[in-house]
Amino acid sequence: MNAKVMKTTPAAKIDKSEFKAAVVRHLHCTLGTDENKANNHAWWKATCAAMQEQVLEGLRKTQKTHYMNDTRAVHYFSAEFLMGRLLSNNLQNFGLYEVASGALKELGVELADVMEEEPDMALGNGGLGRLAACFIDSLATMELPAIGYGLHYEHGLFRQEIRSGAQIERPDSWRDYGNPWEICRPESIQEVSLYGYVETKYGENGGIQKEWHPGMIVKGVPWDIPVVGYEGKTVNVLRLWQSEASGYFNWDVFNAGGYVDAQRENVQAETISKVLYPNDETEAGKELRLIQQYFFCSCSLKDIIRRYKRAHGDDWSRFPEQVVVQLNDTHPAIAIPELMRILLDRAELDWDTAWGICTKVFAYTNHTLLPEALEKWPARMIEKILPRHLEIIYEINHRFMSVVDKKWPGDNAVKAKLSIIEEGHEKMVRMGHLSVIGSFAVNGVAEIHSKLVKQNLFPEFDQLWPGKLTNVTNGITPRRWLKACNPKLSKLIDKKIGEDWPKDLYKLEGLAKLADNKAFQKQFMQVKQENKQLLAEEIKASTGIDVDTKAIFDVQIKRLHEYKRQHLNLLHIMALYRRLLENPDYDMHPRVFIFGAKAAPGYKLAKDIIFAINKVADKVNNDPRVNGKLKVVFLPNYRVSLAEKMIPASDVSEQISTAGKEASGTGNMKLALNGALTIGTLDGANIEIAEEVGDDNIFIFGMTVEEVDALREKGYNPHDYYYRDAEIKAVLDWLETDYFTPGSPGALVSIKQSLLDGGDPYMVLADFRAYSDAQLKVDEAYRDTARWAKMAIINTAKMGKFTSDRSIKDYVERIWKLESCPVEK
Ligand code: H53
Repeated sequence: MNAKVMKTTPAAKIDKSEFKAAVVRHLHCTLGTDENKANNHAWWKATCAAMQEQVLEGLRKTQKTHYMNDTRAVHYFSAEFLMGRLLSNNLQNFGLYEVASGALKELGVELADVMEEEPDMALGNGGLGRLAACFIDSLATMELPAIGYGLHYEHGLFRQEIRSGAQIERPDSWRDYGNPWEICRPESIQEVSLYGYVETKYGENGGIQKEWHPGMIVKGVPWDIPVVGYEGKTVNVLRLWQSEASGYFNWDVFNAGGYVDAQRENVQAETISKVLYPNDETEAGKELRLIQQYFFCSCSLKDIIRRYKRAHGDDWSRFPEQVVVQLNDTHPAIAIPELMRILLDRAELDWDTAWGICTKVFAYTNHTLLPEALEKWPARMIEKILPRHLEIIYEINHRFMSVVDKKWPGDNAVKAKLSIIEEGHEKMVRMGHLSVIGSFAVNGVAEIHSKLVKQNLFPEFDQLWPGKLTNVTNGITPRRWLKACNPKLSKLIDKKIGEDWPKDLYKLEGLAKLADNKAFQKQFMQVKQENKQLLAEEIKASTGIDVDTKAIFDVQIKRLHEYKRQHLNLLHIMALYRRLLENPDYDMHPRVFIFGAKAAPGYKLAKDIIFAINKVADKVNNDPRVNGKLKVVFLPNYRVSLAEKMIPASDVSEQISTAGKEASGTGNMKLALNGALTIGTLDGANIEIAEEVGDDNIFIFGMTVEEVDALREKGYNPHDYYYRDAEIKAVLDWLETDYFTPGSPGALVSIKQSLLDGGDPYMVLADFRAYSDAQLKVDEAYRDTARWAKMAIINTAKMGKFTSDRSIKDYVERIWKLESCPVEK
């Protein structure tokens, strides 16, 4: 097909001179400066403001269309949205990137430099938060009525600095100098109650009415971030709630002279949305965290109900037809008893009617099997903060227990297992159970993960409600993760197969037939080379390390966690280093191992691993004996905007979690889409990536889920591997010396300890040899340039399945039953 015919028309009708005029106007009238005085930050703000004019016009039309059509909509509840930067994304999606770049050029400014001024919106930790961001991009692109609901954290994920090899956390301030995208909506403020007690009232007809007398009321102020779909047709909204003092209670205190006490309440209220909890895959277990969850869920439900009532008044019967709420993990699970409370105590519906509505509204996505990540709250804590909700949870559980008793009469063991309440020295509320019971659909995030959810996590729920547990494999938006972040590859692809692929990623399949074409291979690898050059400059600027762009760029980017096994990568690097020292002629293609990872501030071993990577890097990078064959780079402050620079430049993608531990992974998809080859275990979405690209185009190694289970069952002893494999013993013993930490022997010993005395819970040693062998295959394949190019092209070509548009289509068809609603022009 002729690429010219396929060319997409930009949604916004604005040309270069108009855009230029808008930028200058904002420089003058919004920022109060001028072309001579403006620095890049001012240019960035003016460019955003010019763009925002188009965005807001799109938003207004979208909202009007959705209102006029009274559409059913999905409400994506998530404690995290890892949005990254928005300027480049919004320009691309509006088809205005070239227009803006040309306009700024005429003003003597480089768009690329201006874009670097934008702080990342890092309102999330990792995979789960970035997934939410990809999903809202796809929802807007597919013209689906949708709204994202979350928290307006004043401080997002901490900024990571590396000092003497160690991680230091610094506060993130993404909106210190104002954020040009967000719009405050004081007209939609909500109030949220906390603490207090419940009064039981007995009506004349014997009915019981419950009244919650809260001890504190806080205000939820909504901030809207427009979410621009590709081609700018639909502009949805991400609505984030900020907490403020309501001003009710403290006035009395204030007037009575208690200035400090009055202020204390303000501070307490404002603390709710102050910071993002920096844990990923670990339960936070803090009172403030529960309050955060409840705060945003309550505000969001009231916002939904307000909108529903505007169209349908007090007729609740159509509520489940109009509203579906997707719970992104259990973090928003408290929304289930909150909706029940509103329906029972405010709308005065009877239990069965209320429960009937609730269980048609909620759907829940499970993102992990790790026990430490499955949220449980002490019943006492819920009772203190949300006394009425605890009553409702008990009632939900009581009724559910009779359902269980019907299915498994008299079986107390199954009751104890399925109960929302975990009995023990402290009663705990299991939020996963509550989510499954209160939802009409539950999904895992990759085939294998969903299978394990059914088999291991919730088998009885699957028997009780066959069909309720399902799978929706994760995806990523190709607009950000190829078109915007890798313009060179995107243009090459446009030339070969046309410009439709960002909306229909299966079109990339058209590249497969070029995989053997020498000229195309050359062009494809030339793009990779140029991207590697750019990353090399970034590495030099941020770490001072020189890297050879002819070396293999081997990348592991993700949160630091033992199950993700960055230490397996590190042990292998140490083994390579040792081989090079023992044999200066050791034959390997030069390789640069590049890491990006933040560790949760309280996760000691994860921080020790970062320290060890940096200490090994110091030694290796300054050792002339490795002859330029080995470099190790730890890029500080891994975040969305850094990922956008690293991914296009990667040759090898490290996806080496212990089988059964990584629910899906999404970095694996981004890297493969950009032509990196995966070295990975049969875990999460790696399995589906392998199915798509074929076994010849991926380096799979290590134990399967079944083998991991069997070994654990048999009794895993890491010492067996330590004593049996001389290389493993040598590298672990090396960690105990002061070779990498001169003058401080034992500074890296905690890693060895966790792998031997600690029992190696993620079976690093058991997979080491298989990993090392797979790395030999990577080395061999890379030296065959034509073979590598072919493999890389096939990886890009076969990533169609992993667009988040496909994930959203699956959600729409299997769970949400939504219809798209094209916006009138
Ligand atoms: O969610 C991703 C998965 C990934 C999984 C991740 C995740 C978090 O980022 C945080 C908490 C949690 O329970 C799971 O680890 O495998 O790809 C999106 O589904």
